[in-house]
Amino acid sequence: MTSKSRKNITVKAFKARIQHHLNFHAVDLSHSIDKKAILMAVCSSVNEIVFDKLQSTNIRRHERNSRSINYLSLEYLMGRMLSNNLHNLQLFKTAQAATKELGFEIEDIFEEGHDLALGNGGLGRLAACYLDSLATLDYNAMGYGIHYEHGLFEQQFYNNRQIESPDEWREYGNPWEVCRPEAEQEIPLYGHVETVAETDGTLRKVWHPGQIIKGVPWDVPIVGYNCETVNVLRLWESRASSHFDWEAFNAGDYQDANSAQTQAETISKVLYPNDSTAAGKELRFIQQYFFCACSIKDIIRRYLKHHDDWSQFADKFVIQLNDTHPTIAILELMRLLLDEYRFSWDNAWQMCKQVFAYTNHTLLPEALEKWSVELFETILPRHLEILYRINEEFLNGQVDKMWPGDTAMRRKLSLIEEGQQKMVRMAHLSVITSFKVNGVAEIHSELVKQDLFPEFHKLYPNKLTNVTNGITPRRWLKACNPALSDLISKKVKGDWAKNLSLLSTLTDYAEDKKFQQQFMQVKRENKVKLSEEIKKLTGVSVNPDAIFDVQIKRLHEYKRQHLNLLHILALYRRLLENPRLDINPRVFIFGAKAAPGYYLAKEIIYAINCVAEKINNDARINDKLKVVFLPNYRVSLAEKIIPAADVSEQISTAGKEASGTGNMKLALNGAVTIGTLDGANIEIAEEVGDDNIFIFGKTVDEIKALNRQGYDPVSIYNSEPELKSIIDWLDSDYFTPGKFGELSAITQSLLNDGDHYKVLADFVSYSQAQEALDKAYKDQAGWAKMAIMNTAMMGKFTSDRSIEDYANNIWSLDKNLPATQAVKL
Ligand code: CR6
Repeated sequence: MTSKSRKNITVKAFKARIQHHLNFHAVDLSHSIDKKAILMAVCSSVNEIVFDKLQSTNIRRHERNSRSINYLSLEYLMGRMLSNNLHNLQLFKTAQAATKELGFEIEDIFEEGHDLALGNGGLGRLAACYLDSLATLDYNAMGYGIHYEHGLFEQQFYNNRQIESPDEWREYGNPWEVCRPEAEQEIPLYGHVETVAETDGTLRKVWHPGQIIKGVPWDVPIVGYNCETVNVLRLWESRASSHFDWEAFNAGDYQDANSAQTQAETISKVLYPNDSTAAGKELRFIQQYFFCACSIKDIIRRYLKHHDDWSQFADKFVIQLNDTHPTIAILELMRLLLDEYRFSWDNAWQMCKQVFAYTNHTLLPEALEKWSVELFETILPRHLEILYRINEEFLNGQVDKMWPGDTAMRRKLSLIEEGQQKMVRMAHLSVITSFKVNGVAEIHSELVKQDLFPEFHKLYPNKLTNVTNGITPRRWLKACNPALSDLISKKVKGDWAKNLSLLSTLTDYAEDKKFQQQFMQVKRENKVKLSEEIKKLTGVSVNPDAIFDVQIKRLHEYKRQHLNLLHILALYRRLLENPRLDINPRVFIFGAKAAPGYYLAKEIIYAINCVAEKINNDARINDKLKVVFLPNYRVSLAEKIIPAADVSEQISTAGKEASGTGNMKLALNGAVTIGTLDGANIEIAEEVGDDNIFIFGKTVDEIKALNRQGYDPVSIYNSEPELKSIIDWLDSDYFTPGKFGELSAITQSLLNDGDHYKVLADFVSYSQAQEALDKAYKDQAGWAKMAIMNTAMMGKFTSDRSIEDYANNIWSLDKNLPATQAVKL
């Protein structure tokens, strides 16, 4: 189908397609149609168009032979796909009308869809936004990842505590994927390396693996917005290479007959639920290698399909490492070039240095991955040899040249960390190999240069750079906030979802009374909708006229949900002391999953839930304060919360949040940020202006100074009476009647364990900023202006801009090249 005929697709024709697919799925049409059945039929109808476009994109790509970007990421937090695909195909209204004629509201159909939750938090969602932009901008891009059987766990609360259960996203199949057995790969593991002499006397290494695993690719089409492009996200599933041991089976050993298969399938079974902490488990290491090896082999396969020598490989392929998780890809490419394709060492190394680039997403030491040499020895013995040689050449070459005879420096920069257990530093390998290394916000990239890798910055002065993160305005405004989108479209000329800077025209209306009213009316309607959802999910009634104050992100001490909690307790106390206190009613809304093994994060969830229970049932405060913790925070829930937010809590300890992306989504939807000078908050403040954001707390330099001087949280506790009384309150049994000390893990961490994240140091400043915010909200016109300015000035944070930065400054991608002759094999 051509784009012309697609644009003309009528409601009638679309409805006929849905009916055809209902028939095809053998749905019993004599009874009322089930919502799940209609969802599948709508998805199949959309897929007809999507796969058609995918074919023509592939043909176009083949003709142009353009350079491709290959994004390697262990996480993709895609969320639901249907609504987004309909928007991107400009089919939303058609589908809405067609399903209506069949007796369904399209929003109800969306609700039947499962989130693709193959990621933990920001890093995984960033990868999803980047895929959307790459397709929208028509770049030749391929995403590679793992086809986890279970994505991020589902969260429920039981007695106020987090309970996890497995995510079953594919229990009944996933309409948005297609298996590609023709691109299957075989992946070796374990075994030993043999040195064999060639006839000419040269020595060659041969790896004799102990096990071979099969990698089966599943392709998820990525639909560009309002364009012809459909790219692919290729996700690898692990299987046993020889399916079933008939001999064992015939001998009556049923369990053994299946065991190889079970073991192999374990690799892609489950996503590790840690955000910004290294898992350090053998299975995680195998997951990383499995997906890197499948992807590198697939990249080579794609290249060799169209080329008969290697001369253009580095021109045609660039590989982006999303954090250090895919670093083993470097060693795998080296291994294949050396052992399979017989490159010389120098040529193989030159090639690797030209194709890889690496994004760093954190400075937190606990997230910087290290794998034991022992693990390498057992699982990837050949890779370890290669790694040793890279290290040797690096230390004896570049390091010795810059710092001659400096053994301390050699030890510091080595790929191997010495100690009781020798460890491989994956970030060092990524930095020395990659031609570019980027941080994800300006301040973060500066800290990468100054604090994390100062020596590497000295060695390679042009390597370290910045690409500030971004978000796709298609999902995060157009699709999730239709009322605001319609209002914007009335004022802004042109396709703002494709060119987000156009929103800046809204600044002309920031003080226009009528527009302010319309803008705030949309916000109110969104708040009414969210109130209904809150009631449904928690049973708590909230007032849509209250300030909706939102903190949604992974639960982590550095993100300081407990600072928010302390402030809530302060408000509660003030209200109890003075029931007539003149503050705006406020609803504090939390959404967060804690890693199942992160004790304190789970304790913070528990504490917030206990405090919420008490406050929400306390008639004395007259509904001026409500606290709700929405269970099972995920992309599809974020899409409901964000359009209804008045306040965006971005309160990490300065220097700890590399960028943040929720901050951008909330501001884009007209929420005003209260935040520290951390990550992308700084750039948001630059865009919206100091009058339209509430900044508080210590700066990165002040935090550093505090650490140098010696930080003493107890003295702050002793000198701030309100803070002291709140902390003591939390330590009593007020929120957990009859159970003293039930919440003391938090107070312990703040007072006895050194308050690592400087919660007490920032409390007073935070509380003052909150007061200023409360005051500002009383001036409704002033608040409306601030909210509008936030939406208007978010142009910079579209992921299209991030992708253009990568494309121009790192990947050197060619765009819309005239068709050249296809390169023959
Ligand atoms: N946890 C950063 O902490 C950043 C994203 C995407 C994070 C966060 O500030 O916005 O990456 N880091 O760049 C890691 O996952 C290691 C994150 O999501």
